[in-house]
Amino acid sequence: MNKFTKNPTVLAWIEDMKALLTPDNVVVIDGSEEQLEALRAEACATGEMIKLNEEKLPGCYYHRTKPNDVARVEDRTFICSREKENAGPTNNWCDPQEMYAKLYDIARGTYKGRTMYIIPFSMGPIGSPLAKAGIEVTDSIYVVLNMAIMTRVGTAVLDVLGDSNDWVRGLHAKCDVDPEKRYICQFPEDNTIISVNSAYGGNVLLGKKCFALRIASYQGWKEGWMAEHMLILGLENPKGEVTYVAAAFPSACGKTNLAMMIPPAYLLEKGYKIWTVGDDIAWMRIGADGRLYAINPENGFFGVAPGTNEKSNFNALASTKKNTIFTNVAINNDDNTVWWEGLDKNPPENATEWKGNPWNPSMFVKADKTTYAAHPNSRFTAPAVNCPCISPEFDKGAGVPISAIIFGGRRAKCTPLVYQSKNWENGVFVGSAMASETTAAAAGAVGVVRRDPMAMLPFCGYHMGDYFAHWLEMGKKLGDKAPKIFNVNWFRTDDEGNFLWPGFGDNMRVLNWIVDRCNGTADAVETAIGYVPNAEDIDLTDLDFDIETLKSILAVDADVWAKEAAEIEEHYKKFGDKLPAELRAQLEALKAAVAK
Ligand code: OXD
Ligand code: MN
Repeated sequence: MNKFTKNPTVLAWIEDMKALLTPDNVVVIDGSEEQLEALRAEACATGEMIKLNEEKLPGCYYHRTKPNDVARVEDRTFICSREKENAGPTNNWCDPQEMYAKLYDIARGTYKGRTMYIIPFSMGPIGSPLAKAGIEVTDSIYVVLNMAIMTRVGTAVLDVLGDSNDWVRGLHAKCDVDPEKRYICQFPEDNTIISVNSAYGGNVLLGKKCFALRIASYQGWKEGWMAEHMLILGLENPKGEVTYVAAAFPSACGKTNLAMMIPPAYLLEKGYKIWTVGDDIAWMRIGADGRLYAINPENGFFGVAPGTNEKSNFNALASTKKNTIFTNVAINNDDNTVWWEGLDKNPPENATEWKGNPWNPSMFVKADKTTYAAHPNSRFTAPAVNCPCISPEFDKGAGVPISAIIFGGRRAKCTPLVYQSKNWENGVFVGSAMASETTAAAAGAVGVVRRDPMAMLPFCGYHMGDYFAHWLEMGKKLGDKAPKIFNVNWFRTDDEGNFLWPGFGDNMRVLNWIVDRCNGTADAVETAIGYVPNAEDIDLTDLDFDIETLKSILAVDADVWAKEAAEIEEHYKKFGDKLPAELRAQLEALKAAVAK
């Protein structure tokens, strides 16, 4: 290994890692296509990856993880702040010294006979004032190749870093992929992440949830900016003006679909268009003009494959057609391509399922997920530049000015299709009480309300009470330049449980109202929870949807909201003294407004 940087903090840490892990070889990822191509060839030679049909899926590869290693493991994810109090009631905590000792014991010597790959990476365009650097060491080529899609990798990152100590250390060691010894640990005060005994994306692509959310949310708190679990999109109107919004949803609410949505034909013809800036994470800072600017710190999409098809998300599917890594989907052996449940209605007759066994459609039993060809959490890792609607601003370091922040969840009865919060403080209250009902897709009871403040429950790297206070503080700094805060709910049902709103592209009709509110050109009715549109202000042209049904899903029922307020009060108890007084006051105001 040549000296690849003069940065003393980087060199010292690498020496520590070498001493701990004892690799046979060390390779620095320089960012060149040549080096990545050689690694792809090596991974195919060892069977770690399979090259897919070059004509149909050029530059695409396939990988399987162990069946015990297919998802993020929240129960084995820790925030190791020095004080337990600082991890707060919503995170697992362990004393950092104790955890370092335990993890070093697990990782010690495990790179023996293997290669240590050193990946310098940037979250955000290299050199952007909103970007941050990290270095991940790993013993997995799969991790290197995924990181090379999901982030900007290479020694150029170190040139920009110079001698600074402001970079995140990431250690990944595959070890034996033993679930009993699997840990995903963040040490926010040390800018350090350690992940052992997993090889599944969300646990080992350390730039994503570990850095860009858990560590970065802590950094944002300390440094006065925000790291949020939000998509970023630009909505272009027929005049060519683009309004940017950021939106947070718990899982299974269609976040990726919204980020890449195609408007209905009627609006497309008029000249409306959606531009995708990001599908999962937003880093936001106050710019020189006092507005909030967002970048997507990632460079690719790590999307859930099942259910992705031409209709549900044309742009996501198009993004996977080249230079993509597929993990735990099924292989169609007839043409060496991929397949997953919900891709199309033609499951391959001669397939290999995600665990590596022969599979054909007669083996499929809908109620039994173990018979599926693709794992329900199988993924594609696709370069963002592949996306047909990627925003021209995506790769620019300045970020995009955010006019609206949208929260959302899956609520059958309670929350209206859309409403605007009364002001920033009230909007923070809305985000802090965010909730979604469990679906049949997840294990456990259906219809149980799970509170997931700002969709950050598994991703906030510090005490959530402090996190709410930070949001309130940002609002004070932004003043009248603050984005307007909205809440949407695409999932209102009738008494038989049928969805009432068509969703997908028709959500554009709701986004248009949101943008018009930001521009001061749409009306609203003030209710106990905020501003709700007049049914006439949602454009239903060309949609077979009657206005009475629209009125019913815009309705705010005082009894339902009185019950909701009681549940929020219960939810707030966990935050104890750290719950900001402003949010308590917001809750009291809601209770008073819905009391009979
Ligand atoms: C994701 C998640 O994979 O939020 O993006 O779980
Ligand atoms: Mn996510």
